Amino acid sequence: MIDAIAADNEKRAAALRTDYEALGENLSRWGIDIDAVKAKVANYGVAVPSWGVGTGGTRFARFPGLGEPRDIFDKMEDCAVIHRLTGATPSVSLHIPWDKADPASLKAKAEETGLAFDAMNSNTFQDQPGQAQSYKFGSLSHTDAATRQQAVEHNIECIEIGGAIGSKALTVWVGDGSNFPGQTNFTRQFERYLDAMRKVYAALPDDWRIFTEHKMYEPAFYSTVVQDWGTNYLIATELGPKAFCLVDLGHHAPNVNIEMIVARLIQFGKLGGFHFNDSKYGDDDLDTGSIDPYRLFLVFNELVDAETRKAPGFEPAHMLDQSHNVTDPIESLMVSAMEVQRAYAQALLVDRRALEGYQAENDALMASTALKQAFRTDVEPVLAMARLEKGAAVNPVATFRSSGYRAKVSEDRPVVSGAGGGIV
Ligand SMILES: [Mn+2]
Repeated sequence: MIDAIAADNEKRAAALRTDYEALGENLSRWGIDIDAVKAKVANYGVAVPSWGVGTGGTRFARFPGLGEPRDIFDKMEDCAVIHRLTGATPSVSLHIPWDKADPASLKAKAEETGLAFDAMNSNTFQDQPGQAQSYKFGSLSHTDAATRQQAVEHNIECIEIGGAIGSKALTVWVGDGSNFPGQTNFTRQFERYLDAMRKVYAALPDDWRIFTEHKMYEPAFYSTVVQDWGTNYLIATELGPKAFCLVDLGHHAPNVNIEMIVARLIQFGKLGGFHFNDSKYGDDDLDTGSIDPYRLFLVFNELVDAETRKAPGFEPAHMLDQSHNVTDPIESLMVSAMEVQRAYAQALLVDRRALEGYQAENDALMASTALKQAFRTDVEPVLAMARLEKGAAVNPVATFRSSGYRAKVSEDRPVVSGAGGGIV
């Protein structure tokens, strides 16, 4: 891979330098130092979900790709390729029990691949072989105490595994809810959920955070226990200072103003982080920025605003959470990581002092134009130069395709049957 990067970069470096210089000159006229923007982009990383490197699927079918990872160690190999090519994904987020393995082996693999471990993810939305209690009717909010206890213990086990490999956070998403009006008592169900989550919270080490993820619908189609950001905020407030809200971009109704939700959570110190993806209709788990890059930019506009004014307790975690059905997962994850960086870079270009002035003067047109001016700037040379300087690929997808990596791993990894999800 290192040879492929060097060969492809050599072909592209001269043109990139010309483009970077031209953009730098353009930005300097706005009073922006391109090298400062590049330094921030270079330091910006987004975690890759271990499940993202396998082909996903829908509830209709899964069409397996070539050379899919067989276990967490193969997944980490693929994640390392993504980071080597983009320089943008320094960590991987594990899902338990899918990625359960000896912690010492996981740590050794992390050292070998140069990756760190991001938040741990628990799984109480499906039954595992030999499991005593079923999650068919819920987990942390189940009517049966033994089922809730099993779900609590599983989350505590995730914390323990995470502690052994250097993770510092647990993300909890539950599929609990109901499919029919009247099926559950909303109040009792939420009380049971909170009671169970308090037990999980009590097991958190001092330097850990717990993230709860809201989702409007699915797999429960009438109601979900953690339905929306308001419920999520209640949970984080009820649990305590180590609890924060996680915003998955796909978990909202179409047209919801997600950037405003982000602003509210920042204002009240409860923004835990993100699961980046994109959607057209529901929780489509499409590639980040593939449908509505302007919305992604507007989210980052709020994040840069908070970063600039040093909002108290502002330390969001960033992770991709996508399901790849028709593309090579490595390529999709690379492009998505770069889209996140692109939105960040564009948001850094917003003239905040001017914007504040337009807002004070109620000049709606110029305020909107100030955002648009940043958004329509092609920051690709900034991103590509950051990659070149850290030894990553100027053009990660082209380099990946020329490296022959997928063909090589296909020889070792047999095609996995069409069963099984990959949808979270
Ligand atoms: Mn998610």
